[in-house]
Amino acid sequence: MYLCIVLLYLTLVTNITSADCFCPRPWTHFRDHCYIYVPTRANFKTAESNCAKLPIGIGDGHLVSILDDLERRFLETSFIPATYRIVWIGLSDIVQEGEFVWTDGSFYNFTYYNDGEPNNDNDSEDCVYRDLTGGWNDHPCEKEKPFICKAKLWDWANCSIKRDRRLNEMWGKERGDSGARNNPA
Ligand SMILES: [Ca+2]
Ligand SMILES: [Ca+2]
Repeated sequence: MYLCIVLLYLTLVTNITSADCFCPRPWTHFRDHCYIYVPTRANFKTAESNCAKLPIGIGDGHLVSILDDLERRFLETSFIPATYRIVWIGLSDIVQEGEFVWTDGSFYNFTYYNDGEPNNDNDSEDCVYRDLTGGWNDHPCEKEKPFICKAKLWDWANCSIKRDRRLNEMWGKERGDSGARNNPA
């Protein structure tokens, strides 16, 4: 019986993935991260620091990194509000001109720049935003724009309620309890 319970537990835990989890409202879930659009305009540095303050119950937030075309299309099709199409993303070459890095430390490989960008116009453009066309453009960091934050979804922090409920149901069945409850709803 004990072995059976252990195997049951391991199976249950193994089967719980980020797909079982959720982002706290009003964050939006995509793969293993949560996203939020912030309409309040801010310069790049303030936007980045605000992203770090926003998350509740999830990992540290940063300005959004866009690491492949699937993530880019997620933002385009289901996330970026139609009326606010200009947003800071978490890409800059502040530290070293021409060496772009994501503020969340992600590997910089995928890009979606407009033609001719990044051009470091007037030698004063170190921060990247998504423009009206959907393409990326470097721009002066002190400009104020809406922005999108992205934060790592920590499974156990957000799955614990569902996990505990499912475990209780399983333990109830093991004990011979039918687990049936009248639904008050
Ligand atoms: Ca630059
Ligand atoms: Ca530019």
